[in-house]
Amino acid sequence: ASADDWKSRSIYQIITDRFALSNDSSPTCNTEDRLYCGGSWVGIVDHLDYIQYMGFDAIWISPIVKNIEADTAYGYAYHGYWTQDINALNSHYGSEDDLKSLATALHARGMYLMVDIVVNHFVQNPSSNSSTLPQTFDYSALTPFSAETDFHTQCFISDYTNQTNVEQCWLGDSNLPLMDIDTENNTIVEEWNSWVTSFVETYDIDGLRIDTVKHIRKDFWPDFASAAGVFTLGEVLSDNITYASDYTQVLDSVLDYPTWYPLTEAFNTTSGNLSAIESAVTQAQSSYKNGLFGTGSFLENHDQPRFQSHTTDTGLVKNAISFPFIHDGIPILYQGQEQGYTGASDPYNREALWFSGYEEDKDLVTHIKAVNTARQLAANASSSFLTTKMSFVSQSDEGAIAISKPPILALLTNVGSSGSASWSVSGVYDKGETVVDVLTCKTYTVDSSSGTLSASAESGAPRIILPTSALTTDGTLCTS
Ligand code: ABC
Ligand code: CA
Repeated sequence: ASADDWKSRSIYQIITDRFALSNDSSPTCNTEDRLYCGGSWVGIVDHLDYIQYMGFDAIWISPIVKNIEADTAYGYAYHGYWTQDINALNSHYGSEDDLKSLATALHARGMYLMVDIVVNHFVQNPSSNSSTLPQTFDYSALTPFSAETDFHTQCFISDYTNQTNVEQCWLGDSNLPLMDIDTENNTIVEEWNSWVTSFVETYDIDGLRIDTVKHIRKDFWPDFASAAGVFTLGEVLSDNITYASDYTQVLDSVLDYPTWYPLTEAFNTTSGNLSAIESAVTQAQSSYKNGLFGTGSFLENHDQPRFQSHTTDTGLVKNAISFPFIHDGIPILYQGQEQGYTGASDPYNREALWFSGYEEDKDLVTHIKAVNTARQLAANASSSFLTTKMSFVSQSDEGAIAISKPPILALLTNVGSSGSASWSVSGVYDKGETVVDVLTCKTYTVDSSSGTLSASAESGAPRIILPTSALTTDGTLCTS
């Protein structure tokens, strides 16, 4: 599927090892132990109803290729980012047929499959744990880059302001170096390009989440992306919009990390800075290749402390969770967020989902289903919704922001569950029009002479407004 095909999608992010088991047992899974816990591709197939119930029509799964089997200084490769062989699958997650069945099952439901891939490095336990470089490795255990000369000369990244250092030195540390592939070598580049063509085809993949994009020179990416032939979403871990925007020129788009920083900071306390969100969004809209359209918008992922490790205030949580769904990009929700998981930094943020019982009858699950559905209804009601930039309607209440992306209006606040906030928005809806907050199904009438919509928060919760004309009559949302 192309970048265009992905624009209306909504993605559920899965760490395969931690999402679902092949049967309904529930073995222990202590995140701290960094062990494989048993999640599998079959487990994902068995829980597609759960994902679809919440309104997602795509999944992003953690890397699928064969990883190093050893116990390392940072445990086992349960997350899948420690590639050993790009031509074999990680058998911990199941068989080749299981993976193909997952793609088939998704496609039968009209859902897309996005697979995470790592191009920057391979991993092998160092032969001796020495801090003197270069360390020694059994290169012959790697496929297809199995010679020392297939890798950059060993040095650890030491200066993030020096792009050559970022690209050609190694991530990781002496306990577990991430062996940096020599992507300046043309033979290697060609090998990667032909690999990705057949990889996408073999597993019927609809899109790629590409790891560590900023650690490979920019001009590597256009040929690689065109060889892939599907949507490419790059991970560029940076809070800097200018820095990230360069990568939107070489791939379809990037994960919107630059907005994630102010988003988290705005809502993780009642004193957060709401206007920083507006500055980041506005700047990204004008510097990224396609603005924020097609970028990956998220509140959580497997690398960052979960939002609820900062605060569990339900008002704040619901506001923060709503934001990616009214963003111009593609909303991405990391597994466990809907169940209220609170794990902090890696590895604590990778809790097994089976402990939640995949409960659908939960406040946050209902909330996520509602915002996902609202976005879908908005796209159905207005053909320009997906190409209309979100804009900020200034508010006199300091703890309130209003984001308009017609026909949706998001009324957000960071006053928290014991605070009070109110919004006043003119000129977005017609005078006298009836609109509804899809989270509570409360209706409002826009003032017939001033055209102003006035609303106030209940327990610090957001209000996600749609005109009643955008609702369908099939009982999907706020109709019965
Ligand atoms: C393991 C252990 C961890 C341990 C760590 C040292 O080693 O599990 O507990 O702390 C995989 C696994 C991880 C594993 C790593 C390393 O491999 O998932 O569990 O950690 O062995 C991607 C993936 C990520 C994956 C890898 C490696 C890459 O999403 O899951 O990790 O394949 C860098 C990369 C980024 C990468 C990230 C983990 O490391 O750029 O692609 N993510 C600065 C740098 C960033 C850097 C970041 C963290 O530090 O600029 O480039 O990310 O090291 C902001 C700045 C940012 C700054 C942050 C900290 O502050 O704007 O630039 O980021 O203000
Ligand atoms: Ca590199």
